[in-house]
Parts: sequence; structure tokens; C-alpha cells
Amino acid sequence: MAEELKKKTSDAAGQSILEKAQADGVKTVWDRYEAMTPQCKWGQDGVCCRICYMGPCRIGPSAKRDRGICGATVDTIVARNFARMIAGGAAAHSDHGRDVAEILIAAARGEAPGYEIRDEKKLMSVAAVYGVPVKDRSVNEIAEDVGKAALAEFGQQEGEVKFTSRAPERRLALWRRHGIVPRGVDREIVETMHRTHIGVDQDYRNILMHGCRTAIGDGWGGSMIATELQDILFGTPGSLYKQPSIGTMGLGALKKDEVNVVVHGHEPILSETIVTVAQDPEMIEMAKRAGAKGINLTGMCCTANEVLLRQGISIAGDFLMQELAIATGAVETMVVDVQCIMSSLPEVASHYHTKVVTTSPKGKMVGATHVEFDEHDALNSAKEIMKMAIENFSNRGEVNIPEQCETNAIAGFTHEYINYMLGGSFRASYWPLNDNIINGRIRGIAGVVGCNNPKVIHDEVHVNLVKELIANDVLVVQTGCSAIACGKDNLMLPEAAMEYAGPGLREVCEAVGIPPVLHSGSCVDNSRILIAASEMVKAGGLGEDISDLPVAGAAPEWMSEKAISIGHYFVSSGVYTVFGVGMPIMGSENVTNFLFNELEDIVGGKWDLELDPSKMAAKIVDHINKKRKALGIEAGKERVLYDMEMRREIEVV
Ligand code: SF4
Ligand code: MSK
Repeated sequence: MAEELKKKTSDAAGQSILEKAQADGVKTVWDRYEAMTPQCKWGQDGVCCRICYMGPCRIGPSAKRDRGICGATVDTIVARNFARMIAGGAAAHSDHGRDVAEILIAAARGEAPGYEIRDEKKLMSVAAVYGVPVKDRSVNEIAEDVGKAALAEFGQQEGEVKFTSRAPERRLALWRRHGIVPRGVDREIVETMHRTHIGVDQDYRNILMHGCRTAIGDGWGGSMIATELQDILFGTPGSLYKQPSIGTMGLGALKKDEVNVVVHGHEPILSETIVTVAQDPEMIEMAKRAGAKGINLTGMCCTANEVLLRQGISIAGDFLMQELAIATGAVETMVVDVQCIMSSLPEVASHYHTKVVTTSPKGKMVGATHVEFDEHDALNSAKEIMKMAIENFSNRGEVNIPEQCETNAIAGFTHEYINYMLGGSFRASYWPLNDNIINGRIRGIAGVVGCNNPKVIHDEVHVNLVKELIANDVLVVQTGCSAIACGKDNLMLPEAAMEYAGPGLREVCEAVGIPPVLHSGSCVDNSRILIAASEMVKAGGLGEDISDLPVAGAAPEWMSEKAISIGHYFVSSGVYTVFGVGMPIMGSENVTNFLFNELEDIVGGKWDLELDPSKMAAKIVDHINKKRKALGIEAGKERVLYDMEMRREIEVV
């Protein structure tokens, strides 16, 4: 039994609760995956077309059919399916961004009590990008105009999405040359859906290039709007208190004698208010009257990352642990909003006392309790949910929270904090980072992000990949569930550098006092990585475009459409990006060759696929070495002690 469990998850606490869930007769994601195997090869390879009802059409050599009923080739079908995944992912991120823009406007108008402008510095920097006047205007007037300008980006029909101006000049010029600067966030998503309708765009290259435009509209548009506006409303992680947050990670974050509320999903609009209510003395008193010692709030998936980054709230788990958290019997309420919420939650919860509460009109579930979250009366919505959780405490049955040693993780390494951390308030700069890359102490940087997937051992690929990268002096930046996987494995503590990092990276981590693996946030916060990469280019010494940098991206356990959109905007931004698990393009040699090879000559970045974490790490290190060689820094440079003259030069840069 123990060996079987280890084939499902590498999380020890997860294994013990999975065993309990099985004993309780609960079906989990792993049971449903097994029941689904062998999975449809056509779907896995991306060659099944259901775009019109003459089909479905499944084509390819083994089917002895080389065209769909309408005449579509396998290349057209695979490219269309892939482009639609990009559109789905971009839509999810961007709709999140739109919600934040609406709240910012309402908060600025005083129509959303409980929300306020917490980060004026960020507000001013975003106002500058949008050209919003700031002189002699109140913070709320500026915020309202910033919110309106951001909202207008979604439906904009002409021009360029403004945040693309933050990319290095060469990158923007390249995008313009290829006609892939997004005009408006929604426009590119809609055009993808149009182009991939039966009988429109039949040229796989043309379809995939529009995929670049749509994905850039996500990374440099919808996602960046979500991240930046959330920072304005809730504070930029790391910057508010001049230090990142620290929190517990894993199922051990649940508490036996407290009312456990798990916030799950993506949008901090809801979870930030629940954090406030969980600290309300009236609510804590109510919990005590119900027999609990207090209220314990924890997070799941990207909502967890958002509240850890800004509030130091602990994380109960990543994507594959949502059912297991309920199976502990300790969760009074799981509050969900949008994205990555398993449809099985109400069924799993029916074995225990847990209430699953949906809050978004966009995301209801049969079997869940719906408490519509009214942003204009946020505190009362959150209080209603909290009272429900407290009342449910007395309904608990047997509780089994796995014994585990406390696992802490430091989180909140935004591009602003990295800037501050390296140079302090007055000399904030990316130059020390570039310098350490040039002198070879840091070989390069890898963004390791994305989901979990039951097709591979839960968390194992993330953790093994990241350990190999840091052993090779590659500094790792993380978001999403990948960050949670590595946080649970203690890789986000400075001590991890002593244990796992190569000598150069260890030296830098020791000097600066940082972990070798930096937590940068949630899925939409991959936009922070784009800005950090642009800042590295601007700091100098590492080329003139993101594609010149010794950096790479990876999503070793991906599963969602959002991951495909993220991968495609990394690639479109000039980053070599490797996915694990598999990719739904392998049915077309031409599409695979375009994404894995040809695209590099066009946008400077390319896709790759590698299932084995050691080989994935080797590919990333090889790519970084190739970039170092092109920059002429393959041997590394000896550290130079700067005199005042040289420092002045740096400041000019
Ligand atoms: Fe088949 Fe063409 Fe219809 Fe797709 S669009 S289902 S390939 S007929
Ligand atoms: S939550 S998209 S499983 S990272 Fe952002 Fe995790 Fe992937 Fe959802």
C-alpha cells in the first residue's frame, strides 16, 4: 500500500491522508485518473477535431486518414486546438484582471467599503504607463482613471496594449515587425476563436503566430493588469514591510482545535476580505463560544500564494491536495472562487462535515452552498461565510491532520523586492544580479511554474527539477502550484542554499540572505517574471533583449489551458520553455517542429518537451550555457571591487 501511495504523491502528509480517504471510501483525482486509463491517444496528441458537427474527426497515420471531413490537415487541426487552449488560458487570466480593474474603480469612488489604495507608489508607476495625469490630483482620482484605463485595454480595438511598452525596445520592435503586438486583450482572444472556426485560418504557422499575439495579450496584458492592480489595492508583496512573508506549507497548516477555513481559487478580492474577517475579535469570540480555540485560515492553489505573499497566511496545499484537505475531516469550510477548483469537491465533502462555498456568479457547483460575494458589501459577505464555518465546527467527526514537521517558506520576491533586496532603498538596482551572472556565480535563472497533474508523481518532478537546477547554480524563480510543491520541500528557506545549491549560488544566497528558490506569486504573477527579465536587460551587460538572457522557463507538471498560455507568452517573449507530462501537439510533425524549432528564429524563444526532471534540468543548463557563450561570458568573470568612478557609471546604466 505504501509503495502504491508513493507512486501517486511524493508529499508524505498527502500519502497518509490519501490512505485515509481510501479507507473512508472517498474517490480522489488519482482514482478517477486510473479509471480513465488508457487515455485517448488522439486527444493526447491533439489530433481530434470537434470544431464542427460533420466531425468529430480523428486523423493521422494510424487512422489511415490524412484529412478531416472538411479537408483540414492534421497540422491545421493540431494548431487550432493548441490556439484554442491559449485563448482559454488567456481568457481566464484576463477575466481575473478585468474583475480587479472594476474593483479598483469602485474602491476609488468609495463604492466598495473595505477596499482602499494600499500602494501609492505602484499606483503612480502604473499611472505613468497609462499616461494618467497625477499632478494636483487625489490618490482616488488617479486610481479611478488608472482603473478605467486598464479596463479599456480589454475591449480596445486598435493600438497596442500599454504594458507591452515595458518590454525591452528590441522585443517591442520585434513584436511590431511580426505584427503580434496585441491591440486589445479581448480582441485577440475573440480573433483566435474566429480564426479557428471551421474554414477560416488553415495555415498552422499563421494560426500559431496569432497564438503569440493572444498570449502576449495575456502575459503583458490581462495577467499584468491583474498583478499590478492587485498590488495597488492590497500592497506589493515584499514592498509594504520591506521584507517577504513567511508561512507554513502543507496539510500540517490545518489546526485540530480551531475553526479551519480554506480559501481556494485565484482572486485575492475575496480572500483578502476573508483574512480581515478571520482576525475580527467578534468572529474569534464566536469561534471560542463554539468550542474552538480560534479561527485558522489557510490557502489552497493560487489564492494561497496571494495570501501568503501579502499576509503570511499558511498554505494547506497545491492543486492535487484540495480533496485531501477535506479528507482530514478538519476543514469546516472550503471557500472557492474561480479556476482550478475540482468539480468533485461537494462529493468529497459529503463524506465529512465540510461545507463547500462558491462565491462567484461565474463559478457555481451543484452540491455546494452559494454565497454570492458582493464586492460592494465585501465585509458582510465574508462575515456570512465565516459564521457558517464557525457554526459547522460542532459537526466535526474524526479529525486526522498528519503529523509533519513544520515546513516554512519565505515568499514575496517580486521584481520590486528583488530590486530593493539587491541595492537597498537608495541604490535599488538589478545590476548586482547581472554582475553575479556575468561573473559566473549565478549561471542563469529559471522560472519554474505551473500545476500538478496525476499523470506524474505529485510534486516529485517540480522538486527534483528545482534541486538539480540550484545544484547547477541556476537561481530559480517560482509561481503557482510549483512554488507550493517546492515550499513544502523546504527549498524556500535560506538554509536550502547550504544543502542544495552549487558553490556560486550558495555564496550569493549567503551574502544576500535569500533562498536559492524565490517565490514570486500566483499564476497571474508570471507577469512579474516578465518585468524582472526586462529589468535585467535594462540593467545592462546581458544583451539587449530577453532572448539574449541566460534564462529559461519550465512547467514540469502542467495541466491547465492557462499553463499553455503562459508557456506561449514566455516563448513569444524570447524564453526557451520546457514542459513536462506531454503536449497535445505531437500528432503533427509540422506543428511540433514549428513550436520546438522554427519559432526560435522568429521570436527568439521556443518550446520543448521533456518528461524526466534530470534531463529537463540538463536541457535548461545547456540552453543557459549556450546563451552565456553567445554573450561571451561562458567562463565567468572574476569579481571586481568597484571604486567610486565605476559605481557612478553603474548608476548611469
Ligand atoms: Fe472535422 Fe473539419 Fe469539422 Fe474539424 S472542422 S470536425 S476536421 S469537418
Ligand atoms: S492554481 S493553473 S493548478 S498552477 Fe494557479 Fe495551480 Fe496550475 Fe491552477
